[in-house]
Amino acid sequence: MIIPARGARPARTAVIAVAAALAAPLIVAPPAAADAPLRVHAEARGKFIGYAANTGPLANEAAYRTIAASEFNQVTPENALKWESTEPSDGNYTFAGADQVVAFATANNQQVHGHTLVWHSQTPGWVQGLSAAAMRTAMQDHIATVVGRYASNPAVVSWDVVNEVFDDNGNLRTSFWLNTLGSSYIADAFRLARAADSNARLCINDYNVEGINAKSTAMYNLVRQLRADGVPVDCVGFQGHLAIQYGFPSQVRENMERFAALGVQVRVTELDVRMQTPRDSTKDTTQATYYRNVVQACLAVTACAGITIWGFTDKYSWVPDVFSGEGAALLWDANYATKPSYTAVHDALDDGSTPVPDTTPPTTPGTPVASGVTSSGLSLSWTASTDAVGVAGYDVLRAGSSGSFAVVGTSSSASFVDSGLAASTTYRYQVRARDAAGNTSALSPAVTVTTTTGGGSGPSSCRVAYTISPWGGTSGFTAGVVLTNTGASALSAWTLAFTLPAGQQITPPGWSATWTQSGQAVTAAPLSWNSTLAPGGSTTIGFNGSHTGGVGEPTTFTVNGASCAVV
Ligand code: 9MR
Repeated sequence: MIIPARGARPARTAVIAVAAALAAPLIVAPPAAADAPLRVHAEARGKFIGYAANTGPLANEAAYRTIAASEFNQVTPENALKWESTEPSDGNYTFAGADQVVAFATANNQQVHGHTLVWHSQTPGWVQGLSAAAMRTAMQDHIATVVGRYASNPAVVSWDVVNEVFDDNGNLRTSFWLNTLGSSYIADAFRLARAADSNARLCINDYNVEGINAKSTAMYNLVRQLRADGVPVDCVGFQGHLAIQYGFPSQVRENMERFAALGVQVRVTELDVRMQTPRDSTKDTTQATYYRNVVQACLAVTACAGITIWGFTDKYSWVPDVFSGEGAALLWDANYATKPSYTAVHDALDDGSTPVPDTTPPTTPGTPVASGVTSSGLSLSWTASTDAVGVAGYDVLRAGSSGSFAVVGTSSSASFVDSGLAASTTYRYQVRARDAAGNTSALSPAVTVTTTTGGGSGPSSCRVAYTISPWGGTSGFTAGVVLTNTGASALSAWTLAFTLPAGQQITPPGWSATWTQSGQAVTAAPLSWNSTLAPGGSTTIGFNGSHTGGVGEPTTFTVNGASCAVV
């Protein structure tokens, strides 16, 4: 028998005798404070506590489903959103596993983190062997399709856009992505993800970056540079695959804090603590200490959103398959009994002041205010709600000039960008706030907005920096355009126009704009997220193309018909 590390609190034995109730969404009964599930304590601290979902037992194993539903308020599909699962052959998408996890999460009021879009592993062979041009196109299509599928689903709030792009020495990993596309694939992936969902939180994720070391410093430098370049990196994930025989990483809290100072959210994304099997009470105690340390580090850093455990039962863990003779890495044993590490996580989250589950909703948000209205999109902002524990996010609801409202998206802040609207059409919007426990506020009053007829507005002051990068030995090239509003007022609904030199042809679709080519005349129209450029603001857009010999650059550019300076 395994002796729990701490005597004061009896180890909780999973309550699994409710199989009959499992077809319906599980309701977590308000428990006494000391016995409350992990999620109740995490919600009281304004954090998420999550698990990686294995779609097999999630479909049909009662004990697994009970714990998954009752203990966690966040979930990451362990494998169901990886490229080999979602697009096993070119253009053939399957979302059965991912949809299953999202449905279970929705039924149990859990937020979903998408893992992962661009990774060197679990990506089918057909991608790995593509030419640079075809690989770029595949990446564009994959991100647009996978992120786009869940963009308006309120449960899916964040993505690992790129995963494990570093080697342990801090060099970029020499993956097929890097070898074929060069390091710009990272920035491109983030821009594409933002284009597919302007409101999701976009993360970079890696292992062996929990403490301060060469690899985490390389990641820090990359995130700083990407953000300085305007690349939409919102979040950094520290996987947290730890092993008691290798020691606890140094300066975990300090590492989180230095990333937080860059303005990103941080999170622990794949926590497990393996050991050489068999377990004994000494190893269990050490493991519990590791878990406690990680939870305490996250609690100490405001920008740390929460912790995802990579599974929860030793019955289903990647560890024994990969590390021979190691395992027992999770919070429940293979028979669904809690281990000392469960108690450690629970007690670290429970600061003793958690009386009962949070049942108080946030205050009602202010009436949304629309700005940057174009023929196809607009921005909304509103006075933020307050909450006794913390506002976790907002639901945005839309209706036509008559008819009922439906949720069109979520936002973690008091603003939202809507897109894909029809020109000259009236819409109404309301918002409501949510807290981490799932309480929702009353709906705000509605705002009524009519989209423009198109054509755009704004100053004639603009600047264009155009770069063309030929691909060695082929007829391909990549063109990047930085468009800057040098005027004194906002530039909205811009259309950039220029003439490509003879023999150059855009390979659709391009990125961060809607590109069209007629003859050699090219226009770029903005997407929802970059349709308004504040004074001094800029956006980076681009496309791949082919040429018949010349890689000259266009010489004149106009925005909404007015000439731009060229640098
Ligand atoms: O847990 C995942 C396992 O089921 C898969 O077989 C494996 C394939 O590489 O990926 C595991 O999850 C990994 C995650 O996606 C990225 N970080 C490391 C995780 C453990 O290998």
